Amino acid sequence: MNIRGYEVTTALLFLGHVAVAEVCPLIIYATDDMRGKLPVKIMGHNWVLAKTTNVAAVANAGMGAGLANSFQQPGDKRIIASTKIVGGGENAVVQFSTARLERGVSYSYFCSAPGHFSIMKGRFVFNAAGSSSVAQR
Ligand SMILES: [Cu+2]
Repeated sequence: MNIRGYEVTTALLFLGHVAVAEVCPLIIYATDDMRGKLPVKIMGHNWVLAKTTNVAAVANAGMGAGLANSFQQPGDKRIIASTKIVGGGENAVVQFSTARLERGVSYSYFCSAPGHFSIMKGRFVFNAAGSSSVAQR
């Protein structure tokens, strides 16, 4: 999987007036179709969101957790959101609360399969409703 093909589109659906919406549903659509044919045991991938400062530690802890845990240490509070690990032709959906996200904090999404996080990663920008900031690629 090429990380450049890992397009992430976010859609914010606001409930009520923006000024009072402290928690909004956030739906992420990853349009990478896992076009490869390799099964999950050979070349699986997932999507994990954490603070950028925690990426290496979360990925390293996930290695020990193994495939059965989608390479994520069970109960790891540093993981903000994640999918299960999927193989070629499979897909996954993630929905999570933005309550833990803070404006101005650096977040990254990455694949926690062993050795993948060093290249399969991207920046995740959280802009609170009404922010004048615009996410840059
Ligand atoms: Cu991967």
